[in-house]
Amino acid sequence: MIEKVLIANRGEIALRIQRACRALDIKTVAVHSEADREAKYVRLADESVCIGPAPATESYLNVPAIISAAEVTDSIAIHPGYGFLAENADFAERVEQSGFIFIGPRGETIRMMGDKISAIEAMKKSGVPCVPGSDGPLGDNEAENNRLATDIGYPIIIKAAGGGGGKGMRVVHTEAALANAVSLTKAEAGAAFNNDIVYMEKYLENPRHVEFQILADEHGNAIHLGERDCSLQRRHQKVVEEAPAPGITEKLRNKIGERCAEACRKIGYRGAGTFEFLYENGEFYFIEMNTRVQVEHPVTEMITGVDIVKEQILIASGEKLNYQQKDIIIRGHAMECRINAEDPKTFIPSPGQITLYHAPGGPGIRVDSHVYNNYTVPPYYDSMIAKIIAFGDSREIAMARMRVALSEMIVDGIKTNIPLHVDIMKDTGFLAGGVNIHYLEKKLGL
Ligand code: MV4
Repeated sequence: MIEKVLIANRGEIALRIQRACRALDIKTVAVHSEADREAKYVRLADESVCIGPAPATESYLNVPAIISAAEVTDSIAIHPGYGFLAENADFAERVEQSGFIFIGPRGETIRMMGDKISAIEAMKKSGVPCVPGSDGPLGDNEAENNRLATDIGYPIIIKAAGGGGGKGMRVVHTEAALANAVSLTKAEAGAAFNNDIVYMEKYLENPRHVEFQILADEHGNAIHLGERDCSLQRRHQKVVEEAPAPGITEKLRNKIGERCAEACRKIGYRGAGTFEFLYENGEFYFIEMNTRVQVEHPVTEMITGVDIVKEQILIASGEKLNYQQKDIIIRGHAMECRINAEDPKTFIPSPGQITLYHAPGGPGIRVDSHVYNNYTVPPYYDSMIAKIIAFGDSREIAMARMRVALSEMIVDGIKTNIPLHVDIMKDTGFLAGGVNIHYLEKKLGL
């Protein structure tokens, strides 16, 4: 059993992981940068270790400092949260080589999913539907690439194998533009990811972003927890997420979810994971897999009752899954608004001191946040300061509760995107449900 967990992260997810540990009676070690010394979750932890100066490269990304902190505190396991080192295969391996449990998949699984080509190959083999594409790296034979694109049908998209999350992609509409697009994407990918391998897919013009949450243990059991719709985004930053995804039938959910679970069994996946799909004209197309807990995991927790972070820890302890697929019942609807310290119109970050903080509450409202009265939002990290999650029997009830929550929340002293969320929660297109990935950017006039 894991008696002590080192939390290799900061902010709301560090607090979220700490809460799961507490509920399991596991001791916690907070590691923090000099900028996060005063954070409340650091004080709430059983122990804390300063791992370096404010810049993330010198603290939250400082592998030797984190491993040393685990050693001096006699930690048993390390939870990476999301971002920072969460999907760094070398880190996962270093953790295990140093004798600690990495709360996440095996390093080789992280590496396989980090390479988008090998991820797609594994999923295709396991029966997960993928986007029609090159099924492998593009060579430098122009005629061959032209033929491939013609077979797939324009428009196509060139993607970096080492990319993901929106970096290293280029849409191509005509054969005349193809060769140049391939070499440009290769050059950018080489510079950004130190890997110039690219692949080709059919470009889906107006898809939704729908992702499936899965849990898998080391004993060959895997289940899905249904899907989330994360289509409302701006520049690849999700703004609002919800579960279930509007309009997805139980039959389709079970079909795609079971394909994901089966893929997990086939590849020996361990832990929590997310299968990202594009959804267009009633069809799912796998694009990437995330091998970590995600920011938006609470919406799935609300509609399933499963504590995803707790399950991550139990899986890492070697336990069998506490649930079979038949135990997972999706009930109601949940929506999450990401509250960021930023200008609601320009999106320019707005760090600084919160002079007055009041979190919303009431039936069906959950707030995941590490901030408090007089907390200073540091300028060094992501600008997300809170997540409001609203749950209800129906999407309409969840949204009505979200509107009340947004109207109650007070964050004085800094700018936040609360006014943007207020606007979204009364947008007629969004109210109807099922908007695509371009909807918010179009609404904002981008
Ligand atoms: C695509 C696509 C259309 N067709 N692939 C962007 C981030 C990366 N995870 C994959 N992305 C996309 N891949 C094909 N074949 C459109 C996007 C995309 C997108 C996807 C999900 C959420 C937001 C997005 C915003 C712009 C483009």
